[in-house]
Amino acid sequence: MDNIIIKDLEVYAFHGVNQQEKELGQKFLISIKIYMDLRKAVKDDDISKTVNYAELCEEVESEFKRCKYDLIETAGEKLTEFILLKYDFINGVELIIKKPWAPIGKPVSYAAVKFYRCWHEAYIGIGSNIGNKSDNINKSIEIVNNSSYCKVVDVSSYYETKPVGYLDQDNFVNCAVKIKTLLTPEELISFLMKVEKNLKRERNIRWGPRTIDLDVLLYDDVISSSREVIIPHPRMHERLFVLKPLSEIAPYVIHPILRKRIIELYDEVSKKQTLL
Ligand code: PH2
Ligand code: MG
Ligand code: MG
Repeated sequence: MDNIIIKDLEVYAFHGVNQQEKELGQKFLISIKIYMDLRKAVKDDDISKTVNYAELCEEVESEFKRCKYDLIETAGEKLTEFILLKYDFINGVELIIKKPWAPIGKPVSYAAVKFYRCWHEAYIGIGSNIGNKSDNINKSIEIVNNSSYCKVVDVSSYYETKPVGYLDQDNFVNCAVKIKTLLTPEELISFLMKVEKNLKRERNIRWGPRTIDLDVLLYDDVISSSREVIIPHPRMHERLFVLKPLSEIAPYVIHPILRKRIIELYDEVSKKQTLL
């Protein structure tokens, strides 16, 4: 991946734990490494297809001075997010904040923090079987897309499906969406649980009726098995109501444990199951 690099941009700001730092301020040195594909800008020799580094320095300076934080950790993380959200075509940002005048009482060149943050790709399986099912799904997608840390990239068709697991309930509507996100898997799962609550999801019967269910199916190539975060979704490869919509938007994506493409998993399961 290509980079645009700024080294040691000097900014006078007021971050610090000590009262003196908050009042008098001090010098910070900000280094930025942008990760992006520069080929499009090069092909057309066009400034609008890249990050104008003069504008970047201007924006970074004013954003860094806008608030006062105790920690350079906080100031740095906020700045990293600011850059990623401001330029939505970049893939990742590495950022170093140095504090050369840090009140340490020892001879050091500087104290510093370093961050790397990038967009991640995830697939969410969505289901609803209470109320206006398609409307519930539309609303959930809208809420996800309106959050700053998630952007909906693709949405499959909606399918009517018979209930699987607990049978004495209404048919579902299911779909799958592709998102890009700055959230970690843990953060994404807890954000989706908030969206479910927001749409009046109640948890009574396992696999029972719900206004909305938002499951993380895949997150990059992550394989995780903590109690709170199980990715890939442990039952996605057995369920036609997941694989049918998913194969529409991610046919060639590879399941990181089974090492098979989604379209292959779909072909296998569709021989044994029907949606309705
Ligand atoms: N979700 C379940 C259990 N059963 N059946 C269908 N057809 N669609 C679902 O989304 C679904 C289900 C648990 O999440
Ligand atoms: Mg589910
Ligand atoms: Mg769920």
